[in-house]
Amino acid sequence: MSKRGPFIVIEGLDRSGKSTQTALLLARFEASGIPAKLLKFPDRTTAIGQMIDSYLKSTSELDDRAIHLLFSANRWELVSTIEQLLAVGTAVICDRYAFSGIAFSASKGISYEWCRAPDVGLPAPDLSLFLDISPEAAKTRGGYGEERYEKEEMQRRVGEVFRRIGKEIDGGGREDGRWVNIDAGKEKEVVEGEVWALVEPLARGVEGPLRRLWT
Ligand code: Z5A
Ligand code: MG
Repeated sequence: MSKRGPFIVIEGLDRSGKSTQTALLLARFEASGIPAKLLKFPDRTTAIGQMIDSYLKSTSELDDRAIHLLFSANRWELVSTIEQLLAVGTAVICDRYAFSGIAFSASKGISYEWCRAPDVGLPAPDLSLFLDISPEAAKTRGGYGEERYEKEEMQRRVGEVFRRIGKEIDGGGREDGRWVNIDAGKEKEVVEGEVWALVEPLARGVEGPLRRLWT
């Protein structure tokens, strides 16, 4: 049976280097001659993504649950793209995914279970890498920006929810793939090396069907 492409997610706190590391990872795949595609959530290019963009920039207001469902819908609208890429052997790298959705909305006080429900059944990553950084260290990387959630107290709560998600995935068997914490306070090149060491064993393909999150 031919292998499918690996599904790799990079999650992390603000300024932890997700966009930097997903771009470096894509370059590694390309340099190795392995087809790969980088996706980013939220995908602000779709109609739903544009609603999310104006919410994040605070040019529109939305109920907390409504925006949560839009973030989830923004992932569901990309599911067939993800499945098709993986099926033809292309690696899919995601800059944020469902775990960000739960972490940010649960940090506003919505229950964890409610936040998780709309993402149940999404394609499960084979590997989720969590870039961990203290809010103090993150601040030295240019400080928090202008968008809605870029406040220190919010980031601390978000970190706690991410850690809960990681523990559940680690203890939850193979369905939800593997979750690995990475110290993102190190230099870019060091983090990149650690990321590649974890991804490389999967890079040339994965046996077995794509799993579904939390099923
Ligand atoms: N959100 C949500 O609520 N629900 C959802 O379902 C989803 C998301 C998917 C927008 O996300 C917001 O949406 C986000 C979560 C929420 N809200 N917040 N906060 P976004 O992904 O568009 O946000 P972003 O601004 O692109 O990402 P980021 O977290 O702020 O940054 P990053 O991608 O992790 O870091 P970076 O851009 O790669 O690096 C930041 C800077 O640090 C940059 O100057 C780098 O050159 C530098 N850097 C990177 N790595 C290093 C190292 N190792 N050392 C030193 N300096 C470094
Ligand atoms: Mg980013």
